[in-house]
Amino acid sequence: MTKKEIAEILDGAAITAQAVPQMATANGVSLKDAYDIQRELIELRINRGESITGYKLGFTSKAKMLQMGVNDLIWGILTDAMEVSPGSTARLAQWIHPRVEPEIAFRVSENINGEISLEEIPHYIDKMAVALEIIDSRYENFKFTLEDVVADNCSSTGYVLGTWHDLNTNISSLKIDLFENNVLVESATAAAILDNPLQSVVELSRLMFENSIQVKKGDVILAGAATAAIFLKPGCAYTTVVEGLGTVSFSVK
Ligand code: OOG
Ligand code: MG
Repeated sequence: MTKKEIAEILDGAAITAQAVPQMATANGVSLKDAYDIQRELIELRINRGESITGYKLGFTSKAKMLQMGVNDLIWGILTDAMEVSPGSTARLAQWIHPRVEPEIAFRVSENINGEISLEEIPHYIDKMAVALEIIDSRYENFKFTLEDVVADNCSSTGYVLGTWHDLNTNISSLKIDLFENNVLVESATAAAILDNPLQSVVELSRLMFENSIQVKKGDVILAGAATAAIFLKPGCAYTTVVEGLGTVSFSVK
């Protein structure tokens, strides 16, 4: 299969909410090929009228690496079609086997054209928010290799953003909780994300520079989940609370 064919299969799987087998190993897909496929996948979305709203990092915490059996940092692309309104109710049937995870989001206030340091972050990021990410692997049984998950745009499916707060650069000790119908299901501190979630912005700036992608003013960056993800269940409400950043929720039917 060509890279384009793999991108079309993954795009079709997302549209029809039908899982497909893994394809990377059988087709000799390298990590670089996988990011090419991811780009093709995004081009298909852009051709349908979607626009890029930001980027996400994946496997930035031990909890996520252990859950999914992948140990490398990955990145994916977010589009406007993935935005889910806070407080809204989403239809479970539009997805294959969706999971949700708690996230911290950052808002870019200045174009990022190179690798930035932790100290430089306040020049490029002005706001932060509590967020939920909905991930839905297009592969059967939510199982994949590193190359497969990258080709599948790192399972990106949806994101729900809370209210923007001014950037606080001292956030590692903040508590992050995920609730299903008011029952606490996952909990961590922000330090679970690369020891400091701001390090995700540093890593993304490096990766984007290496790949000649400009992160633009207004883009959203998801730092990566601090905890394992949980499967969505019909009729349930999901809420993330981050100490000092408030809360955001959505429900599924
Ligand atoms: C891949 C996406 C990982 C995160 O926050 O670590 C991710 C997956 O788990 O399917 O979004
Ligand atoms: Mg995530």
